Amino acid sequence: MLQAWYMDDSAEDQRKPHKLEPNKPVSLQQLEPLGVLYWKLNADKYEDDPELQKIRKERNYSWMDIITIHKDTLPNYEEKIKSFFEEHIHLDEEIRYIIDGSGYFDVRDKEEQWIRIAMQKGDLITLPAGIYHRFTLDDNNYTKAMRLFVGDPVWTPYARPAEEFEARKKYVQFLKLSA
Ligand code: KMT
Ligand code: NI
Repeated sequence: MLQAWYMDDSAEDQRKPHKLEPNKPVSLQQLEPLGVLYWKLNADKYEDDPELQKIRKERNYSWMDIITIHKDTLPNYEEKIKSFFEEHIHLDEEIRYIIDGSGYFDVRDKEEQWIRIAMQKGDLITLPAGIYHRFTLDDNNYTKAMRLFVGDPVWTPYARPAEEFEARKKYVQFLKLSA
């Protein structure tokens, strides 16, 4: 099961869980109205997985690559780690499938509170265009993820505030209408 929770606002190491005391868990049912979708797959067969192929086909995730986030493998590691953790939006969906290791995606809820989503091997998530979010490694310092995209990838992050973008406006409208 996917684990998610509301974050504390301490400034300690971003790689720590940052759970509240007592913990305030967040369910998939709470993530859905934010437009965050989730699937659990068998990451041991990511190279030939009918379940993954079905999702890719249905959602037009035609493009993919694999990124390994580790200090020895990722060029400009420190810089990238820093930019992943700066609150931002994209103009398209951000789709990530964790095939090894782990990490955290943080997303803002409707009241602008941070929800931390613990991503582990086999977790596939999509964040909608226009949602404020960020990513960090956890204490394990290693993630191998498939990046999927609808068409040719554009990874440009727009730091908060990014209210002027059409994708953001559409997302804000979506939030107003969702349960
Ligand atoms: C992103 O755009 O934040 C990332 O690619 C994070 C690493 S993928 C788990
Ligand atoms: Ni992003």
